[in-house]
Amino acid sequence: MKVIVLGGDGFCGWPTSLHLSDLGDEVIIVDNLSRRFIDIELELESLTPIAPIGTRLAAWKEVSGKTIRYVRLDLANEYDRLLALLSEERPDAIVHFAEQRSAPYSMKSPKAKRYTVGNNVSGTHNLLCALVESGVKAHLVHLGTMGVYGYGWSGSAPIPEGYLEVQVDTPDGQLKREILHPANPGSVYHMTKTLDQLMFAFYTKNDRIRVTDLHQGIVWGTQTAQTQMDVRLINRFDYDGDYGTVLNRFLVQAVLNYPLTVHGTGGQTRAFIHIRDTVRCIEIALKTPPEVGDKPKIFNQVTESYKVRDLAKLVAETTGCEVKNVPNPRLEADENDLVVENKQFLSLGLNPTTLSEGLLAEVQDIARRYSSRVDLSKIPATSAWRSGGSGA
Ligand code: NAD
Ligand code: USQ
Repeated sequence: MKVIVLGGDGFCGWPTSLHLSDLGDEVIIVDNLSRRFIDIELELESLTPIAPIGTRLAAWKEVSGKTIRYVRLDLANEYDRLLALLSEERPDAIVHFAEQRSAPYSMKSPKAKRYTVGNNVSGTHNLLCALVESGVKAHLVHLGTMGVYGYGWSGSAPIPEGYLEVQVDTPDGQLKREILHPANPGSVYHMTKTLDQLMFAFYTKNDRIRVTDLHQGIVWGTQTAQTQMDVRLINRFDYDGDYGTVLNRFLVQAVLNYPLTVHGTGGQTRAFIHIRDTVRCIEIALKTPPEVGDKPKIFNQVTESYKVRDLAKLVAETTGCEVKNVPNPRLEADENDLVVENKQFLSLGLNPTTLSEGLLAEVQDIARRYSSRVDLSKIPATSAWRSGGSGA
């Protein structure tokens, strides 16, 4: 299969590109390297020393004998080049990771809010529009987020995989319908993912594009079978207050004896998935496309749910570090339940890596090996949801 991986230089996109190439797919990475430029803007570096894209690709060729091509292209601002690329390459599938993915970054300033909306919404719309204009029938697999559902309103009822059965009382009796699950974004970033969903619903209906939308939870871990084959293939690991996600942050903080930064009470329940399972889920999604004319196929791409304070406790018990409750810079419920339906991937053969088995190895291996690269001043999360400070 010929697959274009949009955002293939990023944390999820890079290991996915290697995984697909390893399986024998012809992979073309498209990325404008904006994530690397945001590192420069924020004066950050990945915990792991990530190699330039050219070095990464040369190393993969050396190690595996396989070629991954790379095109530097801005999905949101270079429509004509995107159209030419699709028309020329005519891929069988496209995996779309190419969005600004940090919620705190998206709330940092009016400039960051506008950049996130412009980049994510225009990028996704350009892609859909170019698929229609080029006549390319590729299956589009998009990385969405669990955050489109919001947290807490369904109590202990499981969050279904994308669609909700509703009954409405009418003068003639009851009307039953299946609707897209109501959207309830908690940040400008999450809002862009809810807008992506509407665009997919429209373009599948109007233009019969085949779309799979993966509502992914928080990804943790770093390495996959392929990224650990050579140090030049190492994956990105963000630990800072904007891009670092909670579990990877806790793992680095533990190694440094930096008290684990639990926001508020830590009663926020979130869904998680290991990066090794992310790449496997993409493989499964690519192998099971929807039919032409189907509505978007939605999977909840998660394997476990945890409360933030329980994660902190688990890491503290494993490593002996302290936990500190800090004021929450976000506007979010202090306590919520979260039960997520994820039967589709399990029934298609996903065999999840659980936190209890992967955790210790991850702390010892990556976080300890690269701890000298940490800039402690970048650990506090300072991006506030409302001007003037804590949103909690
Ligand atoms: P990332 O920032 O590491 O990677 C995104 C890549 O896309 C970067 O390499 C960036 O340079 C590129 N990109 C962004 N805008 C682009 C544009 N306009 N044109 C071309 N390239 C562009 O993020 P990630 O963690 O790998 O996330 C990938 C996707 O998965 C995102 O859409 C994100 O919303 C989703 N997701 C991530 C997580 C997570 O925990 N990391 C969880 C759920 C969903
Ligand atoms: N949190 C802490 N302490 C920290 C960092 C975070 O308590 O040091 C809390 C946050 O307040 C939040 C929770 O942990 O309640 C999760 O935060 P996060 O930064 O790990 O994850 P989030 O902002 O939700 O975003 C990440 C990815 C995003 C993806 C999303 C999946 O950056 O791209 O869409 O996870 S989900 O959360 O399921 O929507």
